[in-house]
Amino acid sequence: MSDCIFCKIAAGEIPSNKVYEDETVLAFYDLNPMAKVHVLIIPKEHIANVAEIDASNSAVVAHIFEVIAKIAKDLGLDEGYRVVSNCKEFAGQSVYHLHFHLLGGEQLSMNMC
Ligand code: DGP
Repeated sequence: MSDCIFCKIAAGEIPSNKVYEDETVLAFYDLNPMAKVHVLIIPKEHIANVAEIDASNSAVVAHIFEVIAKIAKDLGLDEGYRVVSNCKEFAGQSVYHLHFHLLGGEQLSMNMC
């Protein structure tokens, strides 16, 4: 999508601090980290959010979770981490391109909402 900031990051039109990249997935550090380690993992194809996942695009979502496990290992998040995806307004989604927050590197709050 031409006006989507994460599509532009995926296309290399906007720079990002990359952690991982392959043909279908990109991971990069969040601009406003909420934990010592805060990485965003996105599909390169535009999917608005979790509500838009269906049989036509779920393979990349499964792949994203494999990538998350690899990144967590590579970054040494052996003591644990959290994976979050905000979906729509009530959850505070600010960028409407599917992304998973990988948070770790310290003890995280138990507050889930
Ligand atoms: P959410 O609120 O769940 O939609 O999270 C969007 C996240 O994206 C937020 O934590 C800040 C991050 N973000 C927004 N714009 C940029 C950007 O241009 N670069 C990077 N690295 N992160 C961004």
